[in-house]
Amino acid sequence: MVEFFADVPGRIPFGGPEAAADLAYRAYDPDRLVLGKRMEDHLRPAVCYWHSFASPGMDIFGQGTFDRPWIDPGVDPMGAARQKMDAAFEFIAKLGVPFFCFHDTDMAPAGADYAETKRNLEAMVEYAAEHMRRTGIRLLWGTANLFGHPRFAAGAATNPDPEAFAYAAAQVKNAIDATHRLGGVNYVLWGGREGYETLLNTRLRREAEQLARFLTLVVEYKHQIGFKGAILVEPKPQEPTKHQYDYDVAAVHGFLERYGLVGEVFVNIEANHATLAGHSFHHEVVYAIDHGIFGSIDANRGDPQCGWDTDQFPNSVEEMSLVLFEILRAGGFTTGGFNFDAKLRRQSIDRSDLFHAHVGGLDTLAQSLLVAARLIEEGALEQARDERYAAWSGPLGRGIIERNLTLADLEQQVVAGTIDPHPVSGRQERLENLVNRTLWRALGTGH
Ligand code: XLS
Ligand code: CA
Ligand code: CA
Repeated sequence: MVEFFADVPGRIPFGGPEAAADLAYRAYDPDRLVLGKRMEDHLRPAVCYWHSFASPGMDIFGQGTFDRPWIDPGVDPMGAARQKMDAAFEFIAKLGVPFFCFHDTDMAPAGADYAETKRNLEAMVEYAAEHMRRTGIRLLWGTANLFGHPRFAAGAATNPDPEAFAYAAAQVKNAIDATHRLGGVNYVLWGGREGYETLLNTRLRREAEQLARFLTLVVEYKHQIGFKGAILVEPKPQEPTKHQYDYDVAAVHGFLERYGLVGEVFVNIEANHATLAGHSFHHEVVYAIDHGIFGSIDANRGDPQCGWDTDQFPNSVEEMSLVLFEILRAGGFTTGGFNFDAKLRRQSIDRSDLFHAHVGGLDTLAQSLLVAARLIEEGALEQARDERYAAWSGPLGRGIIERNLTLADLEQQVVAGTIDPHPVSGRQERLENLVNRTLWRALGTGH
């Protein structure tokens, strides 16, 4: 087999914080036990197929810049797809990451008609199965690309034309079959075109009904074929459409409640989508956990000055530590993991840049895990939250929540003078200092 990443001779080693080599992990040590569990099992990292292997590095103003021989337009489409897959598995194995994720269209080229496209995907799925058996790499999730082709310009499930809905349904059925065949532990739906460009031509309520119908069909099919993975919806507020219905975790949660899908559908939260929605990544994760719909993470970051989805590799331990703290507090991932839905900058043209990007991202996750574990062990944040809400366990708090007290009862107590609330400090700055101290200690820059 051709070696595509010959500059990186073998698996990236763990070299510790003082490692001399550029391409060595400083914090990511898969077997290291953190709170009694292997680092790899906490993080469940995944490489994504689309940004890393299917993109030539174009942007809306310019063509591809990357050195990716497997995308050469001169190679026959199925031959190119096999080369791309060889490159992908070589890369993931050398990186030493346990999972990958894909869209149907990343893996297999479109054929002359639907039947040929389906055969292409089936053949590539069998080819992937061989690579997975050989390397031990597993599938975190599969998904269908329902946003690239012109037939989906006006949406897939929310298209005004039921034939577009039906085509999307066929494509998703196939992508779930592929995910199931490869032992995937989740299936993702990202509604990039499920939204509108203008309200002038849009019936909001009708499109919501269509979207709910689609999701229900997906859940029914999952059970019909015995797919045990989780179905995940990925929120994003806009881009490519002006407004996307799965705007943020709260919007998705409301939608799932309204259509009876809570317990069947969870969320895949992307850091950059959280910031586009005007939230912190931390907020989106806490919202999902607290409402029982947390599934998985697309790890990346945006750019503070750009208002679009720059999908850069995560590099902030400060931001990621709090996210990991919440995940650990909630008991960790079940089916989810950290998928690097991140792409190189257009000028990072060397094949080895892909390694630098992922190694940095993994070290950021690993370092954040160590900080989060310390925050858990120290217990101060948990204690501060417990203390802040402690009175809700008393007779008044329980009476209110357990519905024994009416508005009139409460007024009576206020009139009688037994209720006289006294504000207490939220201690925000003290807690911020506490987090910083833990961060600095874990990073070895303070005591
Ligand atoms: C695009 C999304 C997409 C999904 C998978 O912004 O992040 O890549 O993760 O379709
Ligand atoms: Ca994503
Ligand atoms: Ca994105």
